[in-house]
Amino acid sequence: MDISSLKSQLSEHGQEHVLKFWDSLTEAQKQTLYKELSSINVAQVGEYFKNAQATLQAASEKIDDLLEPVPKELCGSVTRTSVDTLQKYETEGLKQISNGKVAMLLLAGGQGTRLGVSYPKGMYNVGLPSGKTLYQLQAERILAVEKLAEKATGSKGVIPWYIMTSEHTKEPTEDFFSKHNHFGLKPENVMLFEQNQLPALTLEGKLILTNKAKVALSPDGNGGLYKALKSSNVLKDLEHRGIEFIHVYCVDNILVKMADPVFIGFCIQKGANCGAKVVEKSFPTEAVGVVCKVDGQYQVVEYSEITQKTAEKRNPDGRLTFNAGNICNHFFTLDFLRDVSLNHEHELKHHVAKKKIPYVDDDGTEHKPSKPNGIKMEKFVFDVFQFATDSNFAVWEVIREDEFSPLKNADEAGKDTPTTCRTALCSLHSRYLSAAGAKLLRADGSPYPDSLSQPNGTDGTGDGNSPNDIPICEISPLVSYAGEGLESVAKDQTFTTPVMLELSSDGSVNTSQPKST
Ligand code: UD2
Repeated sequence: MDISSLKSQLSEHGQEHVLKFWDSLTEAQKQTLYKELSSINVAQVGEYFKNAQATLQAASEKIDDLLEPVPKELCGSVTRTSVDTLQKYETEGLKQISNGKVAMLLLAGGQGTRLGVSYPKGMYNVGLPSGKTLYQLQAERILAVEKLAEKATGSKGVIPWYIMTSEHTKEPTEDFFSKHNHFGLKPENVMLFEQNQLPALTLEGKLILTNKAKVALSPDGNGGLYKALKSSNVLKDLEHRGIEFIHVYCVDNILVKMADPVFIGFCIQKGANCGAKVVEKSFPTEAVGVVCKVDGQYQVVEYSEITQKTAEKRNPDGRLTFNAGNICNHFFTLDFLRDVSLNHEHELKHHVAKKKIPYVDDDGTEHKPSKPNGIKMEKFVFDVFQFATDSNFAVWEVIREDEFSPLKNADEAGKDTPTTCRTALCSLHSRYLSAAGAKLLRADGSPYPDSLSQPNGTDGTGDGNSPNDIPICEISPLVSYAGEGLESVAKDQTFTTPVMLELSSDGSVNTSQPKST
């Protein structure tokens, strides 16, 4: 440990206060703090702080005049595309999967503070009949779409799965996958890598000690991806495997379509190297970012960055003008990711949020503040949209009830909770069964209302039906990826709920509580 050199570096940038308890620390604490401080580039953090101040200032200015919707010719929608064209997109996507050209990349470095669990969100079980966690559902959907691609083309391709973790999530995620035999995937095709961390700062730009021997550090945002792709050799691995297309997504959407062949096929046929999957924003004040153009560049704009008047603007057909709700589900070509990571990562600005950051005072007493006392700086994954152009950007709109139900909060919050996720999945799966010709009955033998077969609720709970009245129905991804191939088990059958369709070891479909008509 060269403590005098570290001390002089810190002093040069006005950060020497983080060593104020040094003499009272144990040898082990000294080692840890030394390692932590040595990993921080204090000069660079000073620069980031200057930029952060400008960002905070700009945040209060509205950007309405600079806003334009994404041009129509770059957009596609699952509801406004013919069945033939949808099939063409799907065929293209499945072909690329079979050829081994598609990879999945999961952003899983978040701390899941809102959900309030101490382990990674992907390990969460929302209470489905199978008890499957988000990670298991995602792994099985990879297996399912690989199988679909093989069936369509005759050749089997592998979809490697890259998982970005952070200091907090890496070890438990690794252990979880090992313990569960990678849910049937080959371990060499599941690659975990770690994103970087950045220190939190006081409102005056000083590093914060959370206790006498620990600096407040947190992951550098899901846009930390672009730095990590380079530093952890993921780019090289993608190249080595011959991957051309990468589907990036966030961990918490229980309905996520892994390596969605339709989305991938759409982006490829549009000639896009950067694409976003969106859902139609339901109402002007809904707290989702919208994909749009700002001052000629593609971007995701938060509701708070525009006035209510702009958020309420509607097209002649009555739809909101800025309606492309971001669901953190992106398509990139490897060429685009490589260019951004190697040449533009430093141009991505940090987003700044005021936060309550636990700290230790001069007397060594630890505090949990009740008001924001500092800032955290994060890069966002979608900020690379600015490097796309009219000729290579694409936006694909999907049906919310079919594809988007995120797990953000504990049940008390009422929105984006384990209950809403469970309900959204059961509702979708019961619609799959109905579409395949099955009839669902309540445990007392009474039928469910017809409205349950329509995906027209806005919160995944069906058409005004209470979550308690949604059939408890779960179809394993190993049985069906997105509702296909169910006729042989469902047509003219009656199922009393709860019902669960699983794949048996002999390849047949095992249905719990089925009742033939
Ligand atoms: C994200 C999107 C938002 C919307 C919403 C839909 C971003 C920045 N915002 O908002 O526009 O689409 O999702 O659900 O994408 N993560 C990391 N490292 C970090 C921080 C987060 O990997 O340092 C991961 C996190 O584990 C999660 C994803 O990024 O899988 C999104 O993070 P979040 O849940 O904090 O983002 P949220 O809900 O604010």
